[in-house]
Amino acid sequence: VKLYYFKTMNPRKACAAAKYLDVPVEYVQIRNPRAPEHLARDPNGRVPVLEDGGTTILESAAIMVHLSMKAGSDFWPSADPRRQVEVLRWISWDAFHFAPHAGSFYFENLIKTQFKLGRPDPAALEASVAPFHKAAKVLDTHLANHKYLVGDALSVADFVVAVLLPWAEEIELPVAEYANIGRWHADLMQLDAWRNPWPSA
Ligand SMILES: N[C@@H](CCC(=O)N[C@@H](CS)C(=O)NCC(=O)O)C(=O)O
Repeated sequence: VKLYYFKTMNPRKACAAAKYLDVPVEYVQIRNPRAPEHLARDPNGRVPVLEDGGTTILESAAIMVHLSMKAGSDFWPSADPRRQVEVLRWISWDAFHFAPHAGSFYFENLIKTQFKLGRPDPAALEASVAPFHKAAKVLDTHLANHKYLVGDALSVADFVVAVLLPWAEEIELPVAEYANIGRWHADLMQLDAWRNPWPSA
């Protein structure tokens, strides 16, 4: 199993999942996802990409589900359709309501500097503030009486939705006022795989 990555948010989910699930993986850190050899793996020119035998899996959430099934773990609840629906609910919610706005802080305050794409755009940041808080309130309220996002057991959904929280301070994500999100992320930080997801080599 080969996992192509670099050290940014979406590969972080896949690397953390591989480590958490203890799946033996050959990690391949790439430099340029738009290089022809990588475009042959993923026409989107993105990471993470997983190759398992003859199969190529794209998209961080799909990679995590594949790794979970391979490990026989209920991190993806294969045997529980109702929990599967709830995991999908949070993955979809993240893609449309949370990650785009949290991601704006990540892109403007970190990625732009890291990849020399110019300075943070205050208007782009400002545009994400209200929708970020709207979504963060939904998440915080849910976490007031759930240990994890789904069924009080850790799942793929937690690694998807939480992915930017390890960078919260650095990217000035306005999340400090949400006590339940803070408690949830502190719990995730107890996991070695979440705290320290990157391969050492
Ligand atoms: N929806 C995809 C997004 C993948 C993605 O956007 N990856 C970023 C790194 S976090 C990337 O490869 N960016 C390279 C580029 O845009 O050139 C997933 O979840 O895997």
